[in-house]
Amino acid sequence: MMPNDRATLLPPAPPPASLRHHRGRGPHEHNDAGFSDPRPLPSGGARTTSVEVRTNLLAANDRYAEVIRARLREHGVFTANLMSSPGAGKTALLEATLARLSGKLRVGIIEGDIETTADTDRLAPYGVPVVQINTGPFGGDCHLAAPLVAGALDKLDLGALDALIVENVGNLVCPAEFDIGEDRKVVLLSVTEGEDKPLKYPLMFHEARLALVTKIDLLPYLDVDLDLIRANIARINPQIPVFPVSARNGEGLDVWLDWLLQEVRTKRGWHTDPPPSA
Ligand SMILES: Nc1nc2c(ncn2[C@@H]2O[C@H](COP(=O)(O)OP(=O)(O)OP(=O)(O)O)[C@@H](O)[C@H]2O)c(=O)[nH]1
Ligand SMILES: [Mg+2]
Repeated sequence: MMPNDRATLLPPAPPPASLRHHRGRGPHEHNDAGFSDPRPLPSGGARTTSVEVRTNLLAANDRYAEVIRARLREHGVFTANLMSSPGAGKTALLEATLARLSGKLRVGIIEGDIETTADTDRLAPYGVPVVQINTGPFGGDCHLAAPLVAGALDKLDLGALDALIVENVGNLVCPAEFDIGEDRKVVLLSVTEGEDKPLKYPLMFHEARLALVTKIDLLPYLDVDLDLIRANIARINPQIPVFPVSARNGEGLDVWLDWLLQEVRTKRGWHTDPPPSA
């Protein structure tokens, strides 16, 4: 067991309302792919109507998420939801992960992007099932919503998987708002983004059960304090483990892979390593 694993099992306190974005009353509008109502709101009382629509949309999302969770539980598939700013290194981490897990774990991937299949194309050489979701045709949402993920699950043979990793749309705010039925939310923060990001974008770090500080091979070239990044993450969520990693030179990846394997073991009820057939 990793020293910090126990912390990942503890449910945190619900986030303060001030951390909420889509669930609050902010002006930022989304289409919420899969269940949006693109019609213009009626004039007069628009704010009240908007809040009601949003509340209903989020409730609908949560219902889909529960259905997803039940399907994943039925098949014993551990699911991680990778979230970060654009370019923090989610796909690079997946490439490094799949390269190391080959033959050890049966992994499926759901790729979320507004446009392009570029990330799916990058993962093709690893020979694992990958389903691409593009939110562009549904209004270009900056996050994956549960209805789209439910549709992607239909394209995967869940009985043939031990783990599912979802790469969410690159965004440090919105994806954290949407339950997609995952077991664990994992936030990635690259060392080039600055130490203050956990404090400026707290919801993501509050919701996550693991934080990966990525691209640490770049630390010698940057004026960045890794201890301060750790401390700022801890200010938002003292319970989550923080693993510094580099997909480029492999540093720290064993710790991430051990965490992943332990989560899969727990979900599948394995008491030792994966069965030889895996
Ligand atoms: N030096 C270094 N570069 C990295 C590392 N991980 C990713 N990169 C580079 O960072 C850039 C973005 O990486 P991606 O893996 O595409 O990032 P992403 O989070 O998947 O991006 P989106 O899917 O667009 O949100 C690429 O040029 C990668 O080569 C790393 O560990 N070290
Ligand atoms: Mg990517």
